[in-house]
Amino acid sequence: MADAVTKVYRSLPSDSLVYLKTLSKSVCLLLVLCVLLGSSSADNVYEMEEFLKREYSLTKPYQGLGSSSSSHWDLMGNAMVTPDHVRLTPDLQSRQGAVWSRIPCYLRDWELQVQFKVHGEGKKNFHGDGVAFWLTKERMQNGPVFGNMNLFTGLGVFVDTYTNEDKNREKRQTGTQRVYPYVSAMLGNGTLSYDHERDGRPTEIGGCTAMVRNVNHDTFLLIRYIRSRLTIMTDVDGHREWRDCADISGVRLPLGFYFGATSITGDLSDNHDLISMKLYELTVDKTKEELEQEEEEEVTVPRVDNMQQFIVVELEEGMSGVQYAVTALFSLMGLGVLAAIGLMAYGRWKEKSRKRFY
Ligand SMILES: [Ca+2]
Repeated sequence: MADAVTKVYRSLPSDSLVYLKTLSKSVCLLLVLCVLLGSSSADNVYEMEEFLKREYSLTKPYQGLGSSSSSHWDLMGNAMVTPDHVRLTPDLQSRQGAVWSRIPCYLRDWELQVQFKVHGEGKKNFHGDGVAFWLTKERMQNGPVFGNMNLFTGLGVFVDTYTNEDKNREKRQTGTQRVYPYVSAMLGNGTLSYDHERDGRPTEIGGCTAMVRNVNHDTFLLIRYIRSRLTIMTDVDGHREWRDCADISGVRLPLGFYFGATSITGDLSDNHDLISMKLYELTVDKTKEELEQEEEEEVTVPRVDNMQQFIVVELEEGMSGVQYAVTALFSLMGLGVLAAIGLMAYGRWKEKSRKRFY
């Protein structure tokens, strides 16, 4: 190759030769620059080390996890630490496990990158229940919502691996069927209940299908909260590429909540492994007005602006058996009363007519 280039050089006039050399140098420089830029932009996606907040992050070898006073994280339930992961639940029935940050988070704009793995012996549709990631007021509570309490206050992002929703009802109401595993988000205010039987659909603010189970490559989830906008992305195909999952603006989260990860198994089970949770602080250029507004409008209860758009209104055909029975009973009673009044009125009218004509 070098010989061929020299030959070409030799057959050219001397100023063309200088030009060619300069050109080849420029191309080399450009290539080096491209490589450098390429790698640094890839790093920006996954490795923003300078913004990593270690106190809110959990990474191998999980030194900040445990009972010592210097720990940043608490372990609870059946969760177990190994050199490679924190196993929230093993592939066994009726287990619950969790990790919770000890330090309340006072960052306004942040990004949480989670690496996790869901795997087990169960065949299709015979595994569960999934894993959840949290930023909540409460911490270290057992419960039915993927191993955390119901009526929680804050953000929950669920990786639900088992369909509980009645398939017939779903088809009737939406005409399609959702593919599981499914990632969804909920914003709890302390009174909103997660409906396990419906996979949380009545309170869901966004979500997407994510085939995370029993795959050979790494699986990631990204939760970004910036300027009150919540974005969820997944990387579960092994392409090292984020894919949009949910994007909700006007999400108001109070400060001082705790990050956590929980999981639960019931009749069906899976290994739910947490490999890492990396929390990055995002620096956002905000105007003076924006900063003042943030200070003034301190959020105390989580809410979504215009929450009404996320509340699922049940259609008539979506009524439960009990609702049907009660509605039918009251309708019959109402009809009976109406009929009785009607008969009485008719009787009186007839009596009056009789009096009038005879
Ligand atoms: Ca479910």
